[in-house]
Amino acid sequence: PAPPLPDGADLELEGLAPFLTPSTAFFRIDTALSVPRIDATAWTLRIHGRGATERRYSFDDLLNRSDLMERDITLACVSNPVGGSYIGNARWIGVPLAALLEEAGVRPPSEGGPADQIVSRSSDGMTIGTPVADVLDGRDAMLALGMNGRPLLPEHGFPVRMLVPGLYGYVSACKWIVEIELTTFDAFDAYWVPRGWSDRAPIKTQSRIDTPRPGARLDAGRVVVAGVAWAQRVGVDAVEVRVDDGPWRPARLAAEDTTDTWRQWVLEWEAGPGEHRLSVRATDRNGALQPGDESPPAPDGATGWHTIDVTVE
Ligand SMILES: Nc1nc2c(c(=O)[nH]1)N[C@H]1C(S)=C(S)[C@@H](COP(=O)(O)O)O[C@H]1N2
Ligand SMILES: [Mo]
Repeated sequence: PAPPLPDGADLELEGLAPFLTPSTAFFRIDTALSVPRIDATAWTLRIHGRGATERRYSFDDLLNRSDLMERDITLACVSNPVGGSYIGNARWIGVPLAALLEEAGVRPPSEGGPADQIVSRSSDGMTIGTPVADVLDGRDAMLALGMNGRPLLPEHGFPVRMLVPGLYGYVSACKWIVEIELTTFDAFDAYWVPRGWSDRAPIKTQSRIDTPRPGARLDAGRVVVAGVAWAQRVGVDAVEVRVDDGPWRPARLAAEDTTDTWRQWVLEWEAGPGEHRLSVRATDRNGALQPGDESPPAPDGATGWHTIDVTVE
């Protein structure tokens, strides 16, 4: 089991996304017009390709492993606009992907391995390309069998999906996975690459205002402003909120779960009557400020500060 959530990781404020996203509320992004229904007892995963000795695993092989782990990991879609909802945080159960690759004899490129890309394939023909180096660098990349204490829902990849903390879903999170091929970025473009998206895409640092909602009409006085921020692999060290053209004010951060999860924040604002504009920005643990220049999701993730307008009466 994952360690229990640290006290104060979930502020449980009205209008704020819960720290752990219920599976039925988790965003769904895929190209499947009908959700694949896979018989777990007949399912197999094949690992093969450059520098790999071919291996096959059944669902039972994975389920009965002694290295099953549970981890809290935030997953974001590259197409999430600033302030958008294509992001969720769940408690995943899975097998360390690095262990499976090591069983197939895979070495990272830095140790002379001939493959720099893992191409995962799903039962419905999706291909997703992930850097081998990222999977083998010690992060909790996994083949997930469970989500929030239950088997995966069909919509989220039952029986098995991949997850790599810190990478957008289209370069890491293959659902209904059936095959892992070791290859190179030069030799193969995964599904979204010829459609204009980057072949490598780490999740960008972002922050979001969950409450108040854009366009809200509020009573003058104390207003709770709250949201989430994420800087995966590094961690969020500060969140600041600006009202109109005022100074950036530090928000209070909720307790951190792990650097691979989003982090809640809250600020109490004495709101005076009128139209107001609220913006948020995060700073990661390396001191890097979330970029304010606005760019669209394509080709490798949106940037900009989430900004909302509210009316105080
Ligand atoms: N088989 C398959 N896996 C897929 C996709 C897909 O279209 N097909 N979409 C990917 C994208 S773009 C994202 S953001 C995540 C979303 O995972 P979720 O639907 O469980 O939130 O799944 C990834 N895995
Ligand atoms: Mo995505």
